[in-house]
Amino acid sequence: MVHSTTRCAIGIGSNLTVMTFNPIDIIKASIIALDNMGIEVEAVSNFYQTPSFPKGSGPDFVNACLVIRSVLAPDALLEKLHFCEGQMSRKREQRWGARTLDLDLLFYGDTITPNLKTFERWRALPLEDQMVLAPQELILPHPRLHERSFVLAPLMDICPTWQHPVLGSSVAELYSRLEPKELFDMKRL
Ligand code: PH2
Ligand code: MG
Ligand code: MG
Repeated sequence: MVHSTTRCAIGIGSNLTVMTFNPIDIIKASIIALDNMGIEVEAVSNFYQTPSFPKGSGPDFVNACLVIRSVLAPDALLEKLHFCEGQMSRKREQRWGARTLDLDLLFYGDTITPNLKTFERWRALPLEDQMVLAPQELILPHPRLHERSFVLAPLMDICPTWQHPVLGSSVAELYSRLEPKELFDMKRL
């Protein structure tokens, strides 16, 4: 039987060390773990050292992105990402607190979920609210994807032509529209 697959992107972030494992080790281990869980990794971006956002909120992050092929529906895929986060001793305590491993589903083909209105509401959320509110349901594309250089720079490496289904712009266009102050301090590792 032939299963159709959907091209998706995953954002990876880590800014804590676990025992002797630093963020680079943790990200590499998570890519292997995802592969072992049957997630087909098609492309891996460069790794970047990025200041924690918002400024001063914690140690620097290492960020990267993956393009994967998924036979799983978005919710089932997200469950696997959360399982993988748990394996890396991620504790879900503080919103935007330091984390050993954060795996975000950034896009799932050109799917908009749960609907355009909900996406738009989360996209328009002021920063103060973003810091305390977390959606209870999966929102796709990730409502912050288009405004963060720590997501767009790695996506530029592996899928610059992906078109945002709501904004109608490619990753390359979104990246070029970031303000210079949002770009500095990203160090390619
Ligand atoms: N993730 C956050 C909050 N802040 N900052 C950087 N540099 N990289 C991240 O991945 C990141 C962040 C919430 O998930
Ligand atoms: Mg995140
Ligand atoms: Mg997350």
